[in-house]
Amino acid sequence: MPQRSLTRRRLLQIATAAVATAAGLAAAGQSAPARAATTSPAAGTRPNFLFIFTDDQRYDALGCVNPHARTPHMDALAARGVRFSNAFVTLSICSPSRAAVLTGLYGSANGVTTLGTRIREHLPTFASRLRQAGWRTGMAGKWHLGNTPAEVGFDEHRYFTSNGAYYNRQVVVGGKKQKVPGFIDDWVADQAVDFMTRAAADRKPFVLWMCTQVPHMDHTMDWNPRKETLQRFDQDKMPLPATWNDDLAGKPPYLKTARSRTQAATYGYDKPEGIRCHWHRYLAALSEVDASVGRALDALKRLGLEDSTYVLLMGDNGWFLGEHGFTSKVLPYEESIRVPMVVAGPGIQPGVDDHLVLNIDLPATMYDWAGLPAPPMHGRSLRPILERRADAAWRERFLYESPQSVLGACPLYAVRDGRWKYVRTFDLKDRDKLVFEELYDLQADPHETTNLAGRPGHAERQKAMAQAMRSLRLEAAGVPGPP
Ligand SMILES: [Ca+2]
Repeated sequence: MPQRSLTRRRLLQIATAAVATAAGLAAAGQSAPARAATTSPAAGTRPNFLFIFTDDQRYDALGCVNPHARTPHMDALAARGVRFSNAFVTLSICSPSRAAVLTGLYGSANGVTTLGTRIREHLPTFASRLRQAGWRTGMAGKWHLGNTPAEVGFDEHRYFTSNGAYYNRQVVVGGKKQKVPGFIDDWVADQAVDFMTRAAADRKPFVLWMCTQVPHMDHTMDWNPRKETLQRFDQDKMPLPATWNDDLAGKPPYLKTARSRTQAATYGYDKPEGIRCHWHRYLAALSEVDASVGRALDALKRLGLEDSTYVLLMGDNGWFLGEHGFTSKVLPYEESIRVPMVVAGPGIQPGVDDHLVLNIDLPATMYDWAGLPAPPMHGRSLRPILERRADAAWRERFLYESPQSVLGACPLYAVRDGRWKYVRTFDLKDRDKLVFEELYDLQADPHETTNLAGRPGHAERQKAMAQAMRSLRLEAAGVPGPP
């Protein structure tokens, strides 16, 4: 490992330890290594990367963790890789999460904290960095940034922009617009298979970013699975969240009339049937995108690339399906900020890991496997965890940030560790004006129903979390300097 990375990692450890000591925070629980250390590809080889980025797939939208979901292909990937059970995004909405995984940086540093804006000029991305080092770089599927795919380093890009129809979608191939008659994520899978087939024939290492449309709603603000797919699920047996009729006591008052609630009202979330209807349609649509993902994974195997390719799968953000009476995302509660994440590939022993990992960790992980020095980033390589290194020090808490109003949410920040979550909400129009604080004990109160901020016995914890937030905000606001 390059000395530079070691030095930077050590500095981060020291900084994290200092913050923890000063704040008087107890260390979060970390999982014990499940298996012995494993081997990775031989030094000098250049692995491929297939990075599957699904849209609005919440953490429990996987068959292997949720008996209502049917995702056999993603489950098979999880069975041959490591599934991270505590994976989160730094800002729960499409464009910011895309910029975060491309750069390994918080939105405050990479410039993307709302929809459709541009990554700051000259920041390296995993595409530009791997391209520079000789990888063939491709993206297929949903694009949702102000920059073009070419501008951030993709050699090949076949894409559609933002959200839209599941069928007859307009796409851009070779700079030309055309309509795709079939299911859009089948088209995405076709492009992924074509890219990997050509890369395999050329014996050139590649990174492919496969970005699906589904399970995001379509342009009509509904899911649009096929009738026969819907028939495979029983709406009456769909789950009803424990907090579906939350009165929002203890939460910022504006939430009662915020978009996540008003939009939910139009969906009929004041009644269990309205919520169950959406679970039904969401999980049916999810099963269709799973089949598309399966086509790409089958091609990887058929092409003989499984032993030389790391597969990374994650959702770009979570999604409320009736929790607290909400729909949508951005807000800092678990169903919004938590995502599925699976990493599989050569030498990775299967298992489930509960470290606090983030979307910004994926580029650092790819650079580590590629043997490339990493540019300054907030994210960290997952490799020590994946290789079950006993000395793998890891973050004990992380910052969630939404520094400007997005989808009707006020500017807000949260710090979450293995047990506690602390949230600060700011004025809708004055992002420096603190208007509300929340503190949740996720161990005793996993549904985040009881705000402990200001309650007797929690003043020290609240103060310590606020102090940690100040430090983490300073880190997130800038690109880390050279070591
Ligand atoms: Ca999304």
